[in-house]
Amino acid sequence: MRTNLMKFQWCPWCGDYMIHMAIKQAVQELNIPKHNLVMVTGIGCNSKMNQYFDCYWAETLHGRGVPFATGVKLANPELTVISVSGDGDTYGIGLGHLLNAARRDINIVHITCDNENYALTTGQASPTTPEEIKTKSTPQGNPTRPLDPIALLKAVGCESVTSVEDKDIKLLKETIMEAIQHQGFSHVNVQQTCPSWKKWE
Ligand SMILES: Cc1ncc(C[n+]2csc(CCOP(=O)(O)OP(=O)(O)O)c2C)c(N)n1
Ligand code: SF4
Ligand SMILES: [Mg+2]
Repeated sequence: MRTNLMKFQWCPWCGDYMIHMAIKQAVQELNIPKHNLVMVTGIGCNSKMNQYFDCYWAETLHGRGVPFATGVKLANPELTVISVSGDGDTYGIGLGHLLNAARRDINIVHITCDNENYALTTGQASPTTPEEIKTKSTPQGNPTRPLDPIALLKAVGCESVTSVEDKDIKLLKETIMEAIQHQGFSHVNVQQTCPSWKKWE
């Protein structure tokens, strides 16, 4: 973690703290040196994540972290490339990139911080918001079926895909370690706490 540069900017009790800690522990336990690690994010609350790691990193565009991470990996296959983005980013605007990277079996890890809403833009409905939930963009209740990212990734042949809660940091760390060690595309969906906007649980 870079203690000299950035203060955490997340709300108290945000699940992104746990996800950050789990990634950090996984990388440490696997002894990945910082010059071999690249963290790529999109845009969102979660995407501040890489600012708090002491490694190479890039904060890219909303929905475009996966193609950026793909390019990094193709340029230097020796690097460990971890891409992190939100549910709105990954499963909305970036869904095509996610599924095609999984189809190509690019050897990167993609972690989705799934708080079931567009948190940075103050809590609009996302592709994983449950039906009937009232949000800023769905004041009468969400009329749209949520998508199932695990089923979608399995449908395109992804062999390393799992969903895990942010609350169990040990399981989360172990899941991320397995994803890093998998030779091919890995997707970790993290069911993320967002006390500011996800108030339906
Ligand atoms: C192309 C584009 N469209 C829209 C936005 C505005 N925008 C910034 S963050 C965000 C929502 C992020 O939601 P999510 O990906 O779920 O991340 P979270 O904030 O919940 O962690 C949006 C819509 C943008 N930055 N770029
Ligand atoms: S709005 Fe939600 S996701 Fe964003 S920092 Fe606050 S708790 Fe975390
Ligand atoms: Mg979100």
